[in-house]
Amino acid sequence: MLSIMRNLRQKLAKTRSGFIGRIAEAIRLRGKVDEELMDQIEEILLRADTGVHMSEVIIQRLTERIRVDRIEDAGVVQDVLQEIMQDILLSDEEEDAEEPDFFAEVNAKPYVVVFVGVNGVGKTTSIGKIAHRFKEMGKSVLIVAADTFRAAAIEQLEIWAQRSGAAFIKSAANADPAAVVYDGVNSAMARGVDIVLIDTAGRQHTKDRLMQELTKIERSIQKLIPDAPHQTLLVLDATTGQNAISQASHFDQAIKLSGLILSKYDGTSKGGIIFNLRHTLQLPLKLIGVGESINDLENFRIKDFVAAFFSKDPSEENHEAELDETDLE
Ligand SMILES: Nc1nc2c(ncn2[C@@H]2O[C@H](COP(=O)(O)OP(=O)(O)O)[C@@H](O)[C@H]2O)c(=O)[nH]1
Ligand SMILES: [Mg+2]
Repeated sequence: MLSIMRNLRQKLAKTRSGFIGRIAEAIRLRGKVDEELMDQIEEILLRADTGVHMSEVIIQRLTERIRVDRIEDAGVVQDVLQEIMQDILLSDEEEDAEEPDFFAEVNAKPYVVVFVGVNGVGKTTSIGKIAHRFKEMGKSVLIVAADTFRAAAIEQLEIWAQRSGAAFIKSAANADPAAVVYDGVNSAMARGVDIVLIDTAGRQHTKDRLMQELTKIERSIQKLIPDAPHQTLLVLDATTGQNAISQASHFDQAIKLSGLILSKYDGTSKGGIIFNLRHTLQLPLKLIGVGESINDLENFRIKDFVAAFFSKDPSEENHEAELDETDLE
């Protein structure tokens, strides 16, 4: 557990320094608690894509705490900010709830997951990482290449299938995606496959066509399994900020989404997007991508995440490294 935390901490190092690190720096340089400091923090929140509304909420709560607790020590401000941000991310039910685990949610066989999102957001990469995780759990996985718009997309997905040891179903480029999906799900049922991961195209000639295509894909799955897909996940790229939010509402109109994957959360200065998503969309953030390698995907667990995000003291990390070793004994 501790090593997962440390790992996440390292992966988030750049995101942290571009966001929380800037706030810490502003607090240190200002050295006192005043309106100017609040303005600076608000500006950093806005630049990190926290969104106008969320940034205001955070600053209001911070100002209130400073007033009520009579906080004069700038050093305390960051701790209070951490508490406020965690409160915002955690709804009351989640406060005591068990930590969510996407990989433990599987409750059907085959368990069918559709991935949607615009080009380049990280759909194919996320599928590869997820296939790998399920394979490690001993599940059989079939990846279906329904992004038939570009031959290169099919090849790239096939490489991820090989890497993760998943089975793979494809068709010729430009074949009907809904037909490929039908064949894929059909063969998964015949072969007793546990998990089916379906990649879709992020682009079509027009937006309407893309949306029609997604509807068709959904229908061809339901011909075989009426209550599938069991998950329809929208992949969003953390580095695109506000744009990610508008993509989400477009896709949400075309196909019923069950959750989000936020990719590229490593190395973005737009870390505030998490708060913005939380406020704007009614969809749970299930997984975050934190790099390009096969293991760079984590369940989004708010407490772990906030702790990893706010860790500021390198000596604390050393301390935890020691704890890790004792853990192993
Ligand atoms: N740093 C980083 N890069 C990522 C992550 N996920 C995907 N990428 C990169 O983003 C690019 C587009 O990913 P791809 O999976 O092809 O996107 P798709 O078009 O939606 O299928 C590739 O270069 C990936 O290596 C991530 O979590 N972190
Ligand atoms: Mg792709």
